[in-house]
Amino acid sequence: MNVLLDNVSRFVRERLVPNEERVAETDEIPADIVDDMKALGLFGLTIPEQYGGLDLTMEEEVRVMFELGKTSPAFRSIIGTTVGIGSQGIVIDGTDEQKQTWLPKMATGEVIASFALTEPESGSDAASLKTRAKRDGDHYVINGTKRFITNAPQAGVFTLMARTDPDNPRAGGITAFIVDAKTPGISFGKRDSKMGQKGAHTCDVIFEDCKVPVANVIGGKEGVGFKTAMKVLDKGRIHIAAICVGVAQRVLDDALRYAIERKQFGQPIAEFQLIQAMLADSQAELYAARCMVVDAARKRDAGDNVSTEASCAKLFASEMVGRVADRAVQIHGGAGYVADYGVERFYRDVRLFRIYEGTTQIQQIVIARNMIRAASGQ
Ligand code: COS
Repeated sequence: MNVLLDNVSRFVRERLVPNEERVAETDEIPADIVDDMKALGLFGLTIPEQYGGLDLTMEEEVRVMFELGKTSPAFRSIIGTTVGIGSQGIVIDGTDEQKQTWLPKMATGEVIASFALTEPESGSDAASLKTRAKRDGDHYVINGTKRFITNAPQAGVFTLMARTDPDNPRAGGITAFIVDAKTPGISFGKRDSKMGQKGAHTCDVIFEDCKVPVANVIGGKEGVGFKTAMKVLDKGRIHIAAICVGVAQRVLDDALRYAIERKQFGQPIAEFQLIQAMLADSQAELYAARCMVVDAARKRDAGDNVSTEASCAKLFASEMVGRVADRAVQIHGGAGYVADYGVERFYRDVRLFRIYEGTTQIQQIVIARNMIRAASGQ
């Protein structure tokens, strides 16, 4: 594990950080960097060993994300859906045959996996999704549109949530499918133009009479796809919280270095207590988030239900990195607002963490509901 952490840390420093600006300008991650990520095994971090992956525990995964977070989040994004939400439905609930078919290709990075839950009219209220999967002999016919789907333009396979029971408008009517991206009837919208995270691509995925074999129902069971999605998101939220910790560390390191180098009133601005307050608050919050993430990861590894801990960690860490990035801009002053120093890019990049894989408000709802349920003995 330490060898992997050292390798990732060196890769971030030597390969990724020097390419941050290039990725931001071109909105593309160079193919040779993606090849290096494959060679490092980054696409297979969470795939079980028997399918060719590194089979990291959650705790090991978050420690890798603490390192990978120390650069532009777009680099994490290209492996993120395959390591996380795109593959984990199959890892957690898939049949042996489904695992055998898909996981080895994901582990090598040959196939990029993507997670298709959100729709134009179904975001936070995921259980209201309308994409329809209608049984027709040994196939389902899928119709509907998925929105903001990360890595959709590069995806080889989708974990798709669709409604198989039109009479059940909520969670129980939803089934999870594995959909080969080459299936006829799939088309893609234009790439979304985003506030930040250039190099990470999202777009609509449109399904028109797309025929998917019955054998591709995850776990072979209808009506439990929403639960699969929620289990995947419990894990995904810890992963995102870990990335927030990594990015916050990077941004704070940059701000500290700048504060020590930058002189005003005849001394480094780091000597001023108002700057020190910003540095110290950031350090304390970062430490708190790191502890939460490690604790949530350990509890998941121990087999506990971590719905509450995952949401707490995601909520706190994503809000924390927003504050740390904001203070980093402030410490940089005018230099924080211009592009040359990179800090304004991180400020825009981290804004997404409070939104995707469940907004801060959804995390609050999950936490409070779990508290109320536990208190009323349910
Ligand atoms: N693990 C396993 N099962 C879960 C679960 C979890 N973490 N969370 C919910 N479920 C189950 C519930 O137990 C319930 O099952 P039963 O009907 O058998 O009791 C079912 O799923 C429906 O749950 P619930 O009634 O809580 O669903 P709601 O529609 O009220 O909504 C929220 C739940 C709001 C939490 C959900 O829609 C959500 O997370 N929304 C945000 C979606 C999101 O993160 N989108 C990002 C897109 S991916 S980048």
